[in-house]
Amino acid sequence: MLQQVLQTYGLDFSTLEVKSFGSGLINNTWKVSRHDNDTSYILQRINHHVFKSPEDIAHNIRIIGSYLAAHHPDYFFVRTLHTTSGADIYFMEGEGYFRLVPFVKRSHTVDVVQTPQQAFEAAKQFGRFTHLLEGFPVDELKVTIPDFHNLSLRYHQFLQSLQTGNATRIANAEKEISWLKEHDYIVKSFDAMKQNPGFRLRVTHHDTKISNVLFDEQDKGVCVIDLDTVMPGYFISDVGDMMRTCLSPVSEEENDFSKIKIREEYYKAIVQGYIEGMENELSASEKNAFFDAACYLVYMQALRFIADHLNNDEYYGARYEGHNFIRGCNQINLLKKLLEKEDRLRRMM
Ligand code: GN1
Ligand code: MG
Repeated sequence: MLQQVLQTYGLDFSTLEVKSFGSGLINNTWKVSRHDNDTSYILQRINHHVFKSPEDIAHNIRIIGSYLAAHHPDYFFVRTLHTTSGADIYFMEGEGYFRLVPFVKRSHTVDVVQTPQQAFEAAKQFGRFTHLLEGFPVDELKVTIPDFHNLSLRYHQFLQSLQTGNATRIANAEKEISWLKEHDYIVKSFDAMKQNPGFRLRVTHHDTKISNVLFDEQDKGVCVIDLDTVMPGYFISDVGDMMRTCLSPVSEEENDFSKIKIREEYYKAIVQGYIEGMENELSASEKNAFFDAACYLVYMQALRFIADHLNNDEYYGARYEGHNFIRGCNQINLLKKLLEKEDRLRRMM
């Protein structure tokens, strides 16, 4: 299969080494390297059960790329490579949709954030990306996953899973389900945020884990990558998911919840980096909502993991029995620790 895909891009499979790459839950990713020189590529298969119209992703990347080239030619934008017949997305019957991008030389990604400085750089890149697209016509973007970060809908889907999900799992998750229900005021706060004219719809990334930022050899941020979920959105999505994935020294996969902690220096780095990247574009209401952003996204991910567990892991899949339950409990614990620090963090601006 991969041989045929790579041929479509004019690459000779016999000269290539192909290795599985990264740790995303949705798409498949490979690093493709040439033996004969130091050129490498990143090949991805887009999960079209999740992204119902992969062509829309290609459309978004195309129009964003053109806009940045015209208005911010200095921005380093990773362009999608074309097949020999000139397409920027390739559909293979029975196998799905593929995309190829160059692996940028002298750049690297970071899987697990190691220093507040890296978190600062990453937050700055996500802020800068949105800022540079300030004049971009947001409505021209296709919505690649409708309601992706709509917390009310995620809550509704969670309630739905209590009606139609696996009865044994529902009974065994009683404690966690009650905790999530008791915290539904977070949904109300999110709905109020959307009604508040101080919060603007902008071009946001919606998948701001640190591995979606390219760094240079001096560990300075270069640009953001993986634009599948770039859509009209609120800044809380990008800041919130950065906090969700950077504040704790352990990831959503950790099952020893005592290791989950909120590192204040990372919180501060994300706030400062994002504000610097946005160059004062945030309104006063938005600047006051950094803590809320973290709560929205951690709560949303807890709902999504627990609902998926109750729905027999149909979305995320599971590598072991109860995998999504552990992930969901991990996020509940992260939210608890976050809420304990609310006063301190809100003051940290
Ligand atoms: C998925 O595939 P990945 O890891 O980039 C998910 C995110 C979740 C994340 C949790 C399209 O992202 O929203 O936050 O898993 N992406 C989609 O690990 O659902
Ligand atoms: Mg992704």
